[in-house]
Order: sequence, then structure tokens, then C-alpha cells
Amino acid sequence: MKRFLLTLCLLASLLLSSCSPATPAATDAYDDMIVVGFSQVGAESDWRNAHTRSMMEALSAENGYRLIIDDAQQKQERQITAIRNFIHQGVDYIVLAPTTMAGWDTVLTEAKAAGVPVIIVDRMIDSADESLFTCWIGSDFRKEGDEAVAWMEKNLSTDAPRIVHLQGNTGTTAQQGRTEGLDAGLAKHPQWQLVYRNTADFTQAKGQELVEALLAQGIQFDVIYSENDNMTYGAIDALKNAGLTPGKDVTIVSFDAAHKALEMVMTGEISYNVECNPLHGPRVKAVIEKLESGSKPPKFTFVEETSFDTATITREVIDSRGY
Ligand code: GYE
Repeated sequence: MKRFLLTLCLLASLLLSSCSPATPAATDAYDDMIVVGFSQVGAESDWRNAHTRSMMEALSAENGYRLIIDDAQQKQERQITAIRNFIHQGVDYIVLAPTTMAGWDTVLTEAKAAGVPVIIVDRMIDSADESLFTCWIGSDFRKEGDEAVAWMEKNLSTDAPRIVHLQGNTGTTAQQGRTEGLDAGLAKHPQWQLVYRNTADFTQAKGQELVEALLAQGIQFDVIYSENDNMTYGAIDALKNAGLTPGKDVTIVSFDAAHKALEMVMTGEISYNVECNPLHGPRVKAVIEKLESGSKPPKFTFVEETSFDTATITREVIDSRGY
């Protein structure tokens, strides 16, 4: 590995801490390590925290990696700065979990010019030039939305459901794919009514706030289509505080299928949960190993995922959940 001078430590949150200030002696110890700069979206959800943990576990010192994590706190500008810092530091690889789709061409052109391979994980970027990144690993978010709609077609107890739609951060591929799935369902079923749609930024607090506001306004609904589990937790709290029973009074369709949410599928509070797998650490490690040995990883890798409702969830699935 090229000689690496650790001059800056970019960590922003305790969870993301993986790097300590370098000393001259410590610098020497990194000579044989593969240095990876990871620009992470933030810490908005259980999914995101599991994603960060997976990266830290796979790209560990024990495995021969020096991982520098930057928490962008949801801001693309911070990611662009982090990537520039990684380039200046001379990292061997950059891993980017992009906030939004657009606006990456300039900084990725800089990475390419510096000869630093960029591995994109989770959400996708929108760039006409695919040579700006080495490969991408993530989920088929449109397929996830389609699966949720297919379940609703079969399982809703009314033909004319009144639907509340909590969206993730707008302009992200996770939000767009899941929204496109619902939009296709609405187009196919003119009797389905979208009574409310707004972004709750993938956070529990905002999910709760929006559903509380809806209930206060007296808006009636049968289904909540919530684009991640954390918004769902907030929505469930709002329903319960209003004396409603989630799963009975309101059908809840959620995305991510994190451990806690699957417990809620078991109890029937969440009716259907579409899995989104955050365990990208070992996948990124495998890609780096391929590149190190001179072979070429596939350009796009879609992670295999499934989904669960009250009929298919089992204790075994929950207990063996890695996130
Ligand atoms: O569903 C959500 C997270 O991009 C797939 O972002 C990811 C989404 C995930 O905050 O919980």
C-alpha cells in the first residue's frame, strides 16, 4: 500500500468513530494497510447505523484496513468536502453512500484524475459517465415498492383504501423507487385514494410529527405506506397516542425490515415489511479484494432481498437477523 500520511481525522459522531489522531509512529504502522475513506450519509435510521457498523466490522484493522469515516449529516456539500479530503490524504479507495442522486460529476472526476477508485454503496448516483465510479452495490428500490403494492393488492380489506404516504428524503433513489412503486399502484387502481403525501426524511421524529398533525386535522385513512422503519415507529407512536391500534385500525406497510420492526410484524402492528439489506461491509471488502488481485468486480450488484408479513414472519428469522 502506498505510504499514507494521516493528517486529518474527519469523524463527526461517536458511532462513526473509527479513527484516532495519527502519531509519527502510528503512521508507519499503516503502511501495510489498505486505507479506505468512507463518506456516509448520516445516522438518521437503524438501517443507516447497521450499514455503518457493517462497514466498520468488515474493513477493520484486524482485516488489514484503515477505515476513515465521515458522517455527512445528510448534506451533499459535506460529502463533496470529505471526498476531496480523502483524495488529498491519498487513500487507496473511496466508498461513497450518496445522499442524493445528482451533483457528483465534478468531485468524482477529481477522484478519477487522482487514480482513486470509488465504490458506491446503497443509493445510486445520476451520472452520464459511468467511468467515474468503479462499481455500485445496493438495492432495487423500485422492486421494493412494487412488492409492497403487490401485497396491498392482495391483502387490503377494502377496495378503496385511503392511503397516507410518508416519503424518505426526496431526491434519493431509495425514496424515488419506493414512491414510483406506489404511484404505479395508484395509477393501476383508480379507486385507491392518496389522502396525504409528504417527506418525513427517513426519521422517527418526523414520522410521528406528520401523523400527529394528520390525526389532529381529522384526516381519515386506512393505510400508512412508510418508506422506512424509523418513520413507521414514529407513525405507530402517533397512532397509539391517539388511541388507535396499528395493524387493526390502520394497515402499515414499511421498508427496511430491521430487527425491531420485524418484532412489530410478529405482533401484527406492522402488516408488511419489505427488506432492504444494509450489510454492505463484506460486499465492499470482497470488491476491494478483487481489485487488489487485479480482477474486475461487476459494475452493478443488486442485493437479494425478501419481505415479511404476519403470515410469513418467524421467530427464527427475527433471531437470526444481523441488523
Ligand atoms: O431505507 C433508510 C435510510 O438509502 C436504503 O436510507 C437507504 C435508506 C433506508 O435512512 O432507513
